[in-house]
Amino acid sequence: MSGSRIWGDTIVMLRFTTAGESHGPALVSVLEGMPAGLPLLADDVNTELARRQQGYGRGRRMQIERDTVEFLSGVRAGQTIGSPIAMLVANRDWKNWQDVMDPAPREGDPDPRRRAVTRVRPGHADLTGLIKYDRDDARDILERASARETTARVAAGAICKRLLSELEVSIGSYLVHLGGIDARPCDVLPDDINAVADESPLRTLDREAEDAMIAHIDVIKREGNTLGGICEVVCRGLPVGLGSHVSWDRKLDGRLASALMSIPAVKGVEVGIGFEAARRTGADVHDEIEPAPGRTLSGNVRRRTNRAGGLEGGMTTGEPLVLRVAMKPISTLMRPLATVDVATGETAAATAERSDVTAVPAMGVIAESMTAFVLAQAALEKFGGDSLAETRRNYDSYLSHVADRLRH
Ligand code: EPS
Repeated sequence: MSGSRIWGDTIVMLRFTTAGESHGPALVSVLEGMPAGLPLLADDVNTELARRQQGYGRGRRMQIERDTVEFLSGVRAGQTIGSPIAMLVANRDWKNWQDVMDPAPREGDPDPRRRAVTRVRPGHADLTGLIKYDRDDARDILERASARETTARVAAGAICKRLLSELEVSIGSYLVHLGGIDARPCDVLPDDINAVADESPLRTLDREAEDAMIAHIDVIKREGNTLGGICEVVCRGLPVGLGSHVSWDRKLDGRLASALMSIPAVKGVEVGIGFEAARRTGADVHDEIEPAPGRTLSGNVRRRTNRAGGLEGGMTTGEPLVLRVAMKPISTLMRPLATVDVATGETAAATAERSDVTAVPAMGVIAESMTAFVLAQAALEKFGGDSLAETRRNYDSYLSHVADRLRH
């Protein structure tokens, strides 16, 4: 249990933290608890960072940044070595903001610096953060309460995905709703969801809906407004029994919901059919079980349906994990909403900073990353291992035990 940490009352083997302001010099991500011996290249992370930068409806900032990671520690000769993995992603836009963000005092301080924000945006952390942290310039809040921070999450999530891939677990996502427009539900999802979704500028699998969504984004952009939406995350290859029913803070659905709700602008998470389950009777909700010899991951059974989304009692069932994540519209509107100028106490129009019309396609990639982190954490809790080989041995031993269950 060396390197373990307490979360709630639970011992956790894996944790990560991020640092960095949106227009500061760089973003930093530190992931601690990865076993040694995991093959890892900067490109494994860079591929995921590039996926997060895609998406129709993003603003000019995404044309400035080309996110790539530098490993500062924890990786040697293309493999993890068991120590904390520190990663740095430089902000290219920093050169345009040095005077605004300079950590050192400058002439003129403490007068407001260039680009001070006092006309706080409704729906953003600006006002609440400014009062709580006793600041005069909301830039001290918004620079951190920025979607830019999610770059560092995706960096950590990419490594978690890399670990999960060694256990034959895959995670994909796609957009199912944008600003009032539903994508048609898929009868059968592609084997490689991301390979198909990443071809779409909105990461949706419904090309007809995509056209309508793009047209809608263009209209909303002209109106100076913004849009939210919903992404579905699907994770395949998970064995039965990650998470636990025994205590509130070990239930995997709770831990996943917490991680996903922490993504900026996310307002709701559903597992399986989610809120719809409350409207149906039990017979139309619960997934009937039947024998399925050879279906090792779920213990030689299958569910006839997967309305539970792969979780029962806070544990994985061996069926695909299905999560839906809802994001509200971005709170920076180019046609600003009414607010109070905290410098004068007068009514004013909120600050209209350069921003995105929507970032829902990127949110799907971030949701994959947060899901990967929670699942990697749960896998390491269950199987342990200071080296990848040890984790894999423990996993194989568990799988061979599960393969022997319910064999009649
Ligand atoms: C953001 C505003 C925009 C977005 C940014 C999040 O940046 P800027 O203020 O520089 O125009 O592009 O998202 C990112 C930089 C990113 O990497 O996702 C905001 O206000 O939260």
